[in-house]
Amino acid sequence: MNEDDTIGLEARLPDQEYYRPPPKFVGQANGTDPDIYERFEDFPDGFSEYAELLTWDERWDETFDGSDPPFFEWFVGGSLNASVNCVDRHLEERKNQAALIWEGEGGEARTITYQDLYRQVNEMAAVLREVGVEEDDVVTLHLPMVPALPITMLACARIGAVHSVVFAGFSANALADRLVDADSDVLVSIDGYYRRGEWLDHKAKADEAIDTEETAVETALLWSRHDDLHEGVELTGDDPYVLVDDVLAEKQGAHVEPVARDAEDPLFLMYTSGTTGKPKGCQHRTGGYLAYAAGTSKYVLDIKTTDTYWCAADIGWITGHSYIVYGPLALGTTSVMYEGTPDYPDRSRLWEIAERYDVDIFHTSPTAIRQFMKWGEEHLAGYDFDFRHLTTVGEPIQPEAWQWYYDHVGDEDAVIVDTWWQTETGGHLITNLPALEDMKPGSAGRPCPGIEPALYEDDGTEIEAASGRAGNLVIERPWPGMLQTVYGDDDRFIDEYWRRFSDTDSDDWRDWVYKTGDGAVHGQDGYYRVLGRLDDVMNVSGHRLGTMELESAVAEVEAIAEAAVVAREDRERGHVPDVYVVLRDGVEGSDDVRKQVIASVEDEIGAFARPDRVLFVSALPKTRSGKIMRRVLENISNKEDLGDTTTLRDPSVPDQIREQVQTNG
Ligand code: 6R9
Repeated sequence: MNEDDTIGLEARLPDQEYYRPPPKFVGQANGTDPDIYERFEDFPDGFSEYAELLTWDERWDETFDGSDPPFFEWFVGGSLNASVNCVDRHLEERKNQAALIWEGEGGEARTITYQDLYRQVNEMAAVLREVGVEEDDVVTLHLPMVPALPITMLACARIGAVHSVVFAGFSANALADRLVDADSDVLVSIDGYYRRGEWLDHKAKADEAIDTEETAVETALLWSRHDDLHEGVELTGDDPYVLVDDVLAEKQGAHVEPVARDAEDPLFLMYTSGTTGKPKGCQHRTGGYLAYAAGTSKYVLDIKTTDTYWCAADIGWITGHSYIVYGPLALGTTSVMYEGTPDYPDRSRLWEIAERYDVDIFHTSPTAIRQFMKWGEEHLAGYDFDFRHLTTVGEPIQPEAWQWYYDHVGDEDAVIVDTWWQTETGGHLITNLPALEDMKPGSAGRPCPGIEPALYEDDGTEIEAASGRAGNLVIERPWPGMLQTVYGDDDRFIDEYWRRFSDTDSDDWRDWVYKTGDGAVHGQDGYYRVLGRLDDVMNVSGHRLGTMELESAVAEVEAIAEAAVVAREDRERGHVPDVYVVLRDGVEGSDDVRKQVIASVEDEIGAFARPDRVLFVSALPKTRSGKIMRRVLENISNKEDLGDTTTLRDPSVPDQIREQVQTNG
């Protein structure tokens, strides 16, 4: 028995904090050379290793330009096209290999080879051109998990249009806000899709968004879920709709010359929740983003061309952008995409798919894992899947959930890779390279190559490294995957991410420090454990939601005078929103008002943001200057000590609330 095996056995003993990667994983991994960390310490040139993974029209002259912080530039002078990198360049070697394997909710399946993808991306690019989309236009995509989504994204990239994908679960209002903010006059939607066997009329949301006064949609391209007739879709002629299938029929076999994009030209916008009511459009560049997505897909996700890789996230969030579409396809692998939910038609659905396609690498969230745990391991029994690599993303993972994932999904024989990153960061920032570091349940691990995190006190002093003390997680050095700016709002970009911990008067990039908004601990072993958000952003089942967004949705309800939303810890969903409501004089708290609050959140944001509890109280805890102290409410929701309440205007309010919550919660 060699040494690795012994440690492998020990790893299964209880109380063992670290788990070694299985030797058979290490033996085949992409990243086995520990020098990678040192190579990337050569800042900024280390990062050119990721850029070398791509095919460039024009090679870059300078890896990094930090002369105008925080507006950093990467691979300056280079040009490339993302669709060429994800599609065209693979044709020679693997045109008949599946690029995407799509599994519909009802069991229909479609294999799209690289050759098919090439054809469909070109034809869709021709459609976009036909309806007048030009380079740099922002095209808004409101599409569920169907092949039309990645095809349209890559078609936009081909002609140099900037896509802005809005998660299909977002409501018409949320879609309208994003259309307006991005000045986007082209919308791509679909007639409908399936959720738990039910047909959802998705076009209805597009109709409503288009009818919203502030939007200015000139063209709405409508895909068909069935690749045939748009049954039931009636177009009036004076609406902005164009049926994609009609135009596609004229574009069969089209070739659209890919547009060479400057490395710094934007590739896409991805809206995310921040600390104000208005979501921000994180703008990602073409060269740096794609290089970073490809590099981390190679070394963190260990993707090879021969793999079948499955990330069970939704392309409507950043995880799907970087790790279903851009990273995996840039590396020329086979990426599985699934339309439905894990429990339809039954709770074995995912494992049945994993067996059928012989998936090697599987990627999901702690929320999903907690759900699988609750359903029980019997749903996995009898399915013959064999993963070598399992990823989690989106929230801190509890050690019990980690262990369950390791034991039951990984069969104690796969690596578990806990990846910490954000919409803004474009790709993983803190996570172990799986063949090089031991796993530690609950800790994301070490920084990725070239990434320099640190922990700061609230006053901005740096906490000593590896001290085990919690602090504000910041990143002290730029990286290629980072957002360029907040679309159309450079000031907000500075305010949200930089002002707090940077010397904003300095023109030396070293004085600029990126604020993540998360709290973390840096252990003696050098591993980071991310604790969660420190700002007014909450993480509900892995979906990021702003407190202010939720509160403004609640405030739409007539009966409500004032509301505050806080996150309550939930075993299954991570956190859930609790809504504290003060009613207008003369209004009684009732189930009807509760329903109105929930309906308003669904209407303004989407059903996935639905609050868990609506609690009627007579007053909210406020400071003397009138600011709502959400922390006090959060402590009440989580049944914790109230903490310091000396700044409250009326110190009796928390006790009143406690009592009211007990009687009406
Ligand atoms: C990729 C993504 C970002 C926020 C982030 C943090 C939380 C993500 C995590 C994690 C602990 C992990 N988060 N991954 N917390 N451990 N492995 O999720 O992007 O939707 O923008 O959310 O999610 O709080 O700040 P996004």
